[in-house]
Amino acid sequence: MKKIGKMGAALLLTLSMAMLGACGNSNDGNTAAKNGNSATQAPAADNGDKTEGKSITLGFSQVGAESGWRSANTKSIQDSAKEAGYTLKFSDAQQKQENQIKALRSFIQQKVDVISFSPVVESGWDTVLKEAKAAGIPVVLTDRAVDSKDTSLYVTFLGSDFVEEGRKAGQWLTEQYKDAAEDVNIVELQGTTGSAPANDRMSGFAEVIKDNPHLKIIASQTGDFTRAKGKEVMQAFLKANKDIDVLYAHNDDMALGAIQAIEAAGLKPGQDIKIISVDAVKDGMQAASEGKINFIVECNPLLGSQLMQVVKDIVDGKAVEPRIVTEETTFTSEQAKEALPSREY
Ligand code: GYE
Repeated sequence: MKKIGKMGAALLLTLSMAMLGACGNSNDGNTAAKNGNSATQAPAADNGDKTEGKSITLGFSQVGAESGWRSANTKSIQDSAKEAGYTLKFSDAQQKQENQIKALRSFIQQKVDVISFSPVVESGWDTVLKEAKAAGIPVVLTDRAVDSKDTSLYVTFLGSDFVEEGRKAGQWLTEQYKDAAEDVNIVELQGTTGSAPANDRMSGFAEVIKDNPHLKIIASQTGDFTRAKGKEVMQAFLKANKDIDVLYAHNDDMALGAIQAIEAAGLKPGQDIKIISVDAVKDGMQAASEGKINFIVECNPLLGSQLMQVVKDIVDGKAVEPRIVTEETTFTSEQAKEALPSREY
């Protein structure tokens, strides 16, 4: 600050306030930055503030590397931390809660300034979060929520509205089959059991389709958000059920695995079996543009830039909104074809 003079300081303040405003308004789901971590969109305040930023140490515990979404999310966080000049202590939990708890404890021991993590499942965090609180280290949830009753255990939750994503999937399906005279047999590939996106995408979808009694979920099982499991479980679904009309996959990777199983069974994905998925990563969008996935609900992984801003605000003692929702859209096959060339992740 000292070096930049009065004009610079005023500009910096204006930019920080604009950024804070963006976060503050995002509770309505309309303003949070989409594609938020691209270098060009990073606030100038961060660039001008590197000397100060360098003293910030952020401990981040990632879920794993289970999907294309996760890889894009990891890259966004690493790139944005670098851009902001923070020291990032990054830990990959390989989809195991015990590894995340260990990582959080190690961040506490190392006395990082802020801890952030994407909780693999929703429950079982109170003890370690209390330890962080007792050590005076603020915690930011990104991407996935926890079910702790005591919301003072974390400062904010930055991420998507997964229930809404499930609803969007259900709304598309309801519209497609609004005139159905017969039962529509749906199979569901759930995300990681107990995770916020699996719980919420399941409930949002169920809430919407229940209005049409012909829309029937005949099988629902976890594919752990991976291609390999998606393929394996779809194979089992196909074996056990002769007449599957629709697949609802909680992410693109499981849908892509399932497509392999459907093709191996001599069926046409997108035609013989309609497919809905969530994420809209490049591979998913590619399959959609080829007509193999019929509808994708977007889930934006580029949370890095917003996270770094929130961390800075916390360190600076500024107020932070308790819930920051990312803005997202949906894609039909046609729309996927159009959007694919400029897709960032
Ligand atoms: O949809 C899936 C990933 O938590 C939103 O996790 C995230 C989900 C995403 O493995 O692909």
